[in-house]
Amino acid sequence: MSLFSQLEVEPTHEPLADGAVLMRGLALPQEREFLAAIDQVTQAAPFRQMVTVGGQAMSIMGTDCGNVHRMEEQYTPARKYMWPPMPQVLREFAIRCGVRAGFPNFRPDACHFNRYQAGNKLGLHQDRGEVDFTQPIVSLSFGLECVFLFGGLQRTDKPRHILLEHGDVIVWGGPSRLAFHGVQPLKPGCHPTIGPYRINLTFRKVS
Ligand code: MD3
Ligand code: FE
Repeated sequence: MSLFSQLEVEPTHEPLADGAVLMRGLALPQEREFLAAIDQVTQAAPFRQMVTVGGQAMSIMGTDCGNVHRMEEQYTPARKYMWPPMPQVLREFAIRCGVRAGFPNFRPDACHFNRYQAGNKLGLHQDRGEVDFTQPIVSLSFGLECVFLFGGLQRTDKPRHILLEHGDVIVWGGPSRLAFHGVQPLKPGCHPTIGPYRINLTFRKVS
């Protein structure tokens, strides 16, 4: 990382709620390395259609690296290969994001990738499949912007709308770890490096 890029892209640190911190642009200085790592994973484990617990096809495409998520059998079609390893550059960055957000013990062993196209959305849900809810989730956004829905601990709590852009990072832990969340339908567009997509990476400890 050059000094210039560090000076040029000073990330913000916006507390969203107890345990949730938005750091806009934090991934930008290492964008090229991260995109190369994403390409490496998706060449080994291509994006595929996701299926919900209820057997419904989801609009977003997904893939993974690192350890196998305990909930995976419920969420994804059967597959014939192990996930590729988590690229070190991604894991180290996710750990540094945890440190910045006040979670120095975060040790992700899996990363789930979601890829959205125009019109794709993710309904309000909680992430409960991990083993240890004292470990936060770190999320990196690339490509097209989206409106992220950040609700409360009850499904009926009115969600806040948060615009997420290329390079933004959010860490969700502590009292926010089991918050309901989702993504509004993606607006069409074309990002200069990612194309007509939004790609979101979520780092987790799953085993
Ligand atoms: C807030 N992905 O894969 S990442 C998911 O943008 C998922 O693709 C969304 O929700 C996406 O499960 C959002 C951010 C995220 C992840 C976990 C959370 C937000 C969270 C857990 C608690 C609260
Ligand atoms: Fe989620």
